[in-house]
Amino acid sequence: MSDVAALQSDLLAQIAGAADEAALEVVRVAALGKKGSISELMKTLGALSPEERKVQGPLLNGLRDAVTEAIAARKAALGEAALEQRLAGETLDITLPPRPENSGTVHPISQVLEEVTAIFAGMGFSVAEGPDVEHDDYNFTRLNIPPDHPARQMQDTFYVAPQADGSSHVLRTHTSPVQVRTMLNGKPPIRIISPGRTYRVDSDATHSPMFHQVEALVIDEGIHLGHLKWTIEEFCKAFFEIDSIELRARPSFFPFTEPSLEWDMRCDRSVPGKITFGSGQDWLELGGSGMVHRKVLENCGIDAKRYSGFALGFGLDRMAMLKYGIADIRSFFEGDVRWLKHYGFAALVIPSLEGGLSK
Ligand code: 2NM
Repeated sequence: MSDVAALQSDLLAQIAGAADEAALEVVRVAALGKKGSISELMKTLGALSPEERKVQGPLLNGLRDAVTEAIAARKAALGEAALEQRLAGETLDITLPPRPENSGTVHPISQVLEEVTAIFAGMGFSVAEGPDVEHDDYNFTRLNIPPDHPARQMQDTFYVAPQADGSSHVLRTHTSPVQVRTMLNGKPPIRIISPGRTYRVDSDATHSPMFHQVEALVIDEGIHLGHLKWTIEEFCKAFFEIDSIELRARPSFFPFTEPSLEWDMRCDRSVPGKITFGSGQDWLELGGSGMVHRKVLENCGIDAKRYSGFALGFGLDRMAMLKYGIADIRSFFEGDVRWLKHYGFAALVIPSLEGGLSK
């Protein structure tokens, strides 16, 4: 075997034996690098006679090409093997079910909001929304709340820094400004509920500085207290899931309604820690209501000679506490995962998707 053939078979054996890319690089430098064995042989060509060069030249070129090709092939094979090995070590079983402790729950307030919305939707109400930061005008003035009314005082209302244009903003203290906006932007008949966050400077076991309200507003020709009573009664039966309830109306005062009424529902609290609705010797406060004040209708562009309306309002948080036995309103907003696990609800099931997508 010629020297060239011996060198080629030696180099090819080294290339085949290189265990990784680093080892392969050492072989490459030793053969094709500046001082490599093949490069040194190439340098000898210059000293040969033209006849000798004609023979030796193609021989060395062939050697160089064969070694270069073998290195490239080995490099590709090593890369592929390394990838295969990585993939084998990283297998992921996508058929495993998710860990149950990672699934979330529906917050009781979201659940109750869902229930309330569904009940009112069944009675023909739609949902209206508005901003949490409201104009003083919509939150108070147009609702017939005069500047000296206690609800405006600093201890009740979160005020927002005065605006450059002189307008005054507050964190809405009720969702009534949504009713104002609805009346200003539309015409009767109006049948809406306005669920959302509300804010008052207040904090104890039954008051949170941020809480949730739902108010309802109906405006049409000939609306009277009978419509209000029927709506509250039907709502309570559906929400508390009982066929027979007893309601009691107490006269009250709100600047934006006249007359104003507060509603109680008969209940039984004789068993400590338990509350039963529909029977018993106790009364449970539900919320306030009334016929929308003539001044409010006029402030909101409604012809009070032609139209009348009722409004009602209650606290979503309170309703959730009553229905699901939650003692402290502050626990709603602490974000304690153990609490949410206990009091939260399973995510809503979409009936058409029940049992999987393939059906
Ligand atoms: C309540 C009680 C009584 C009420 C009134 C209005 C409006 F904008 F139509 F005048 N919205 N909501 C209202 C009336 C709210 O919550 C306890």
